[in-house]
Amino acid sequence: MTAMTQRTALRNIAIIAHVDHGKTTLVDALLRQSGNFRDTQLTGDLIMDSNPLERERGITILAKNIAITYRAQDGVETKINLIDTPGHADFGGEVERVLSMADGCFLLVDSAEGPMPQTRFVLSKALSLGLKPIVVINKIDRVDRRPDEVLNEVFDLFVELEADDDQLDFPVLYASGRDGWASHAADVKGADIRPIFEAIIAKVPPAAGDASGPLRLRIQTLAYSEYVGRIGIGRVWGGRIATNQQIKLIGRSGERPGKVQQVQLFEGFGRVDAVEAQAGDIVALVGLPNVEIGDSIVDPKNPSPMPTLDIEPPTLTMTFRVNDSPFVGRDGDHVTSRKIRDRLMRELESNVALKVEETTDTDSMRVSGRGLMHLGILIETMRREGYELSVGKPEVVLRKNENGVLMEPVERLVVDVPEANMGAVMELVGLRRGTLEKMDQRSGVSHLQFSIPARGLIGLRTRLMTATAGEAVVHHTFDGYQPAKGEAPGRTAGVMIANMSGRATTYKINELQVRGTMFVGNTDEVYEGMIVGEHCRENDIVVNVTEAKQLTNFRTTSKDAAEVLRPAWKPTVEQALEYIEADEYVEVTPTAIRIRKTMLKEAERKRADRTKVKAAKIEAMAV
Ligand SMILES: Nc1nc2c(ncn2[C@@H]2O[C@H](COP(=O)(O)OP(=O)(O)OP(=O)(O)O)[C@@H](O)[C@H]2O)c(=O)[nH]1
Ligand SMILES: [Mg+2]
Repeated sequence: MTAMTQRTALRNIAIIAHVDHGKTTLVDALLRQSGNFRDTQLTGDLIMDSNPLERERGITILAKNIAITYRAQDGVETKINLIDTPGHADFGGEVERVLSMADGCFLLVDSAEGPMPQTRFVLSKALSLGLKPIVVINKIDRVDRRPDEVLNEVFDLFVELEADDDQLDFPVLYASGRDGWASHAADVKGADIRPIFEAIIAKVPPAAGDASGPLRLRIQTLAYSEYVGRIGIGRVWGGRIATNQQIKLIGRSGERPGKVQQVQLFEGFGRVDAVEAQAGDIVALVGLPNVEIGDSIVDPKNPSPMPTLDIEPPTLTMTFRVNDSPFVGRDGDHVTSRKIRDRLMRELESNVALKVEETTDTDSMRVSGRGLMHLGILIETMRREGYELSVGKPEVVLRKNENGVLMEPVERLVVDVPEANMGAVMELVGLRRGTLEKMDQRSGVSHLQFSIPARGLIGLRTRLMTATAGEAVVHHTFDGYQPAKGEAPGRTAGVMIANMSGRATTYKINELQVRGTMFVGNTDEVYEGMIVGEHCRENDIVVNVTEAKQLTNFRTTSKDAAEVLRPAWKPTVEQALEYIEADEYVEVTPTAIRIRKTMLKEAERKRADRTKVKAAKIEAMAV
C-alpha cells in the first residue's frame, strides 16, 4: 500500500549550465529578491561562491544547497530548495549526483554563446533522469545577444539528445541574472526576477513521496566539518527520518548499523537542526559512521535500499611528493610526507572523485582526479594552507576494456576563434590526434568541434593561446573511452636549467633572453637544477643566470639600468603542470611556483640519459 503525498509547499530544483553562463549570479538574484534576508547579509560579491578560491576564479567548485521561502502575491508560501551546480567539466560527476535530488531544473544558456559542450552534458543528464528542464536564455542584456538562434540551437540539442515530446515542449524564459530580471519575451525587459519564481511554482512538480512508507534515502553528496566530521546529504524519497534514530547503512562497504546524531534541513545559506524530516525533504545527516556516496540509509526493521551510485572514475593522475628542493621549508609550515599524507586523507572525506594511493616510495603518493582543474584546485588550496610539495607530470588514466583492449579517455573539444586563426587551431589539434566533427561560422568567428584524446589536451590550451594571440575560447568535456591511439607529442622546446644557486641578475637575464623565454626576473633566487627559462631550440641547456657583470666603469652601470628585460613567465599551478615533462617537477610552496628537473645535478641527469639510451639499444638489438 503506497500513499504518495504531495508536498505542495515544497519544490526541489537544480540550476545547470555550461561554465560561466550565469547560474550563481541568477541564484544570487533569487536570494536577494526573496525578501528572506537582511540587507547586511546580502552585501558584497556573489554570496553563493563563498570559498576564497571560488571568488578569486569566479567559478563554482562545490555544488551548494540553499533554501528560500518564497511568498507569492496571493500570500501563499513555498519552500524552494535550490541547488547551484558547478559548470566546469571536471565537476560534471557532482552535477549528475546532485541533479538526481531535484524534481526539476533550470537550464541556463548564454544568449550570445548558445549551447556549449557542458550544456550538452548537463542536459543529457537531466533528460535521462526524466526531468523536464525550464530553459532560461540568460544574459539577455548582452549587446551581442542572438536569442532566436540560441533558442533554435537549444531545441536542436534536445532533439539530438532524444528528448521525448513532453520534454521538447519545454518552457522558455529570458533573463538577465546580473541585472535581476526575467521576462517571457526576448525583446521585453522584465521588472524583476519574479517570473523565475512563478515558473518554479507552476512548472516544477511539488516534492512527493510516501511519508508513511519505509525509509528510502540515498547519500548523493558529502560535506565535511571539523567539528562533526563527514556529513551525508541526500533526499528522503520515502518515509521519515528523525534525530537520534537508529538506522542501517547499506552500500559499497557492506551493511553497518548506525545512529543519526542530527537531522538538518537547509535554510537560507546554511542548515538548521530539525527533529524530523520526511519524504520530499533534502537533508544533511550528521554522525553517520563512515558514510559514503551511494549509501542507502534504511530502517533496520524494514530495509528498503536504493541502488548504489557509480562514482566517475579518475581520468588524470599525478605524483605528490615531499619537496626536496634546496629551498624546502623556507616558507611552508607543512613539509613532511606525513603532513601531506594526512592532508590528502582529510580531503578524501568530502572530495568524492579524488583517489589517493600509496606508492613504493614512502615520500610520494599517487593522486588521481577528474582533470587538471580538479587537482589544480586541491594543490592551490594546500599551498594556501601552508603546505609545500612537488608534483609530477599529469598523466591520463588508461584502462583495459573487457576484451583486454587498452582504452583512453576522449574529450569533446570546442574552440571559438577568429576565422583568420582557424588554420593554426586545426593544425595544433590535428597534431594531437584530434578530429574535426563540426564547423560553423558566426559573424567572423569560427566555431570548431573536435573529438580528441584527453592526452592530447594536456598543454594544448597554452599553445592555442599563443598561436591565436589569446583569441581562442577553449572548452572541453569528457566524452567516453575509445581504443588508445598512441602517444601525444610532448613539449617541443627544451629548457634552460640553472647551474648553481644564487640570485638572477639583469645582466645574465638580458643575455639569455635572446635564446628563449625567461621564467625568472632580476634578483629572483634560483638553485642548481631549477628551470629558469624555455630554450628556443629542442634541447635543454644548462645556464648561469646568477653572474653579475664586472663593474669596470660608470658608463656600463648606467647602460645596465637601461637594459630592458621582457617580463618573466610566471605560470599558475595548472599552467606549470601542463608545461612539464616526465623528468620534471612543479615545486609548490605558499609563495612560489617553480619548475625544476627531478634530478638537480647535471651529472646525474647525464648518467640517467645514458642508461636510457643503452636500454633502448639493447631493446633494438633484441627485436
Ligand atoms: N551580461 C551579463 N553578464 C552576466 C549575467 N549573469 C552573470 N554574468 C557574468 O558572467 C560571469 C559568470 O557568472 P556566474 O554566475 O559566476 O556563472 P556560473 O554559471 O555560476 O559559473 P560556474 O559556476 O563557474 O559554472 C560573471 O562574470 C558574471 O558577472 C547577466 O545576466 N548578464
Ligand atoms: Mg557558479
